[in-house]
Amino acid sequence: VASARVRRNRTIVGIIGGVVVLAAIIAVAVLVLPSILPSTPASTHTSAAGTGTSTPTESTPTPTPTPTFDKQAFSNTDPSSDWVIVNKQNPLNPKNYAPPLVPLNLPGVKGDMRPEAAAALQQMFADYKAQSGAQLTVVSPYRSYNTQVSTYAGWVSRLGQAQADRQSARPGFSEHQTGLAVDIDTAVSEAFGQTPAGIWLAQNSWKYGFVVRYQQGQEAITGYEYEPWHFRYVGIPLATELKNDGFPSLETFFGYPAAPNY
Ligand code: DAL
Ligand code: ZN
Repeated sequence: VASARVRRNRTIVGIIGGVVVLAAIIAVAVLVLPSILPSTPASTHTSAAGTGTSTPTESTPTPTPTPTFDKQAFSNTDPSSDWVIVNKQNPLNPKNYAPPLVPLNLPGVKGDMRPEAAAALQQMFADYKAQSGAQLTVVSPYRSYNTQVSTYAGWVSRLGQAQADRQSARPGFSEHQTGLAVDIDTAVSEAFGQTPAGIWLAQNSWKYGFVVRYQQGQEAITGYEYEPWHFRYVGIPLATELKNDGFPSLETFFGYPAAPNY
């Protein structure tokens, strides 16, 4: 009888012990984990994504700008501003705007860009060469209004207007006309994004002030298909901010409406 009582007592102690351990695990899960795990902050930011066709989901938290970043520091409308937004709803003003330019000082490259963008591009190319041994190529830097007339017309005759409008800007609506945009490397195709150069540029171009302007899945906002070769100079502070906070487009960051169409 005595040993049966001891066994029963041990069983009771075992059950109580198990319950205590279980309660401790639940308490840790409820009280401690939420403060350790990263939370998705409630956004006060008016996202252009809200006006587009894509809906933010749990897996793509709405990016939030660093509170100390001054979004008003430079103009989004002056075509001579490094922060100018040019898209199908925001042409250059005036439409035939021509920026100050310098010739690119790169081997085998003919073409111009704004001075600050040219200097940044040259440094980026030099660093890529030093790190990889390979030379990046410029396909198309600054294009004037008149050059864009023939560039766009060429795409329309090749693809028809509807498809051309998904990848080529109409004259007066191209970032290339600001002198701040450049198409890099010979493979002007989506596959460029998966090449060593495309991957390196996507990961490192922000350090030089460039952004991949037309990112994958952003056509409803930017108006253009994924263009892993098209880099837009915005300066290092803004490029860093966009990179750190995960903003996929200038429109989203500055709260501009989506610009899928003219
Ligand atoms: N390919 C870009 C959208 C341009 O033509 O400016
Ligand atoms: Zn381009």
